[in-house]
Amino acid sequence: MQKNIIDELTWRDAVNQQTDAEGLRELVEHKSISLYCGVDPTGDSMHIGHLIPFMMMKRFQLAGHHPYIVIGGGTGSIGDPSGRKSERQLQTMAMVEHNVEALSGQMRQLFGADANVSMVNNYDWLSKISLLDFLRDYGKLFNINTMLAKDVVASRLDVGISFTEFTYQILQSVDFMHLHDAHDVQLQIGGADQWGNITSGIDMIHKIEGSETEVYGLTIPLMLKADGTKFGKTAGGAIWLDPEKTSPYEFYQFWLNQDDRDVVRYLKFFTFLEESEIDELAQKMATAPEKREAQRRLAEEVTRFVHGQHELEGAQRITEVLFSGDIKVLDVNEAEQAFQKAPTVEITNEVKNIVDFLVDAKIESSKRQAREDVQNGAITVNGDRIRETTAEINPAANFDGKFVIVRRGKKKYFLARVK
Ligand code: 629
Repeated sequence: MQKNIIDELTWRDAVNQQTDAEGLRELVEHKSISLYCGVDPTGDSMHIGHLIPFMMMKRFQLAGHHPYIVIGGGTGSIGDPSGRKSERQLQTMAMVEHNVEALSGQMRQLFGADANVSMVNNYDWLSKISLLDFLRDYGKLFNINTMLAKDVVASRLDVGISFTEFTYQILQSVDFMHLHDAHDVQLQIGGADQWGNITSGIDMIHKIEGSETEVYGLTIPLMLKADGTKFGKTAGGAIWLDPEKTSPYEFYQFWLNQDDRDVVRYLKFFTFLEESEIDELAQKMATAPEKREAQRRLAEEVTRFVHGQHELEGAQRITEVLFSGDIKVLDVNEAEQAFQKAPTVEITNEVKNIVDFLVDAKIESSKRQAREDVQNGAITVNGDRIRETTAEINPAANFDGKFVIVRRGKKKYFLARVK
């Protein structure tokens, strides 16, 4: 075993609260432990906020420990009130199942088929507990006064909270105990919002199995941005791991565009680069920020981790091409990503004269304007500059006949999609 994993998380500034810092440090020093982190299937994709604790799980794995990933098919059918201002709408069980499948697939991609990591669904044990057993075995150990005092519940008392969501912390506690009993799991990690749920579990285990039982909790700080806005959210919404929701190019660009003031913290959280390498990048950031080398490396590392080398190279090619204007080297999938945000116009698959083509597609407002722009060399079609007003445009010629990419002037791109 290498460096103590807690020291590793500490230099990465990845530790918020711990139930017993000394105890945990000692526990992981000489022995390989099992630990867990859960995710509820409230949607069909994770976003980069989820990446934080699961990358930490991966760090434990790399340090020789055994991560258990809990997919919350049971808890997800109830809904965690943590960090929410109002009651959740219940999902149908079919929806929960669908999301369990989607998230399990994403986890498999992040963690691989390594024998050193396990994935379990808490529906498997939570659904087997009868109502009477639940109340007798667990409910009795939870003091309503203590439950009411937890942040999560206290902050909801004004607007109200249902009995269903109120009991969520008991379910997560049962999970911890189940994993402790079945797989000797001794540590639960999560974002700062999970502190209440994690400590409930530890208290419950201590009540049932004795206060010497060695179980620990560790939370990771909420990721903040220097400009005070919310991390991971852009004007277009969340940054998803699903490439259908956030294309690998968009994902890459998100990291590339991070503020100088944030990039070093993000390198520590979102990459597996070592301290010396990150120090070097921090140095470069300080002396030559205009080169954005730290951002480039960050974008490279995270995109490779989430989407793989092939998609990373596609994203890099698109980035380069949008800068040079040479879009011919893009394949149909890359072009689609590159121009996803460009204004889309509709065209037919007919071969047309360039002037008619531009006017029919509403890229130009009149034939006179279209002719002028063509003659001035302001129009390129699929990367070729068109100078003759007699030129013919054949939509079937490129990109599998799906679309034509038109550029007007230096930067204005249009995606002309064949109906
Ligand atoms: C059963 C369910 C467990 C343990 C945990 C859980 C899920 C937990 C939760 N987590 C968030 C989620 O699912 O709601 N009750 O979206 C989310 N998590 C990752 C981080 C988090 C947290 O998946 O812990 O803090 C986000 O960074 O909000 O036995």
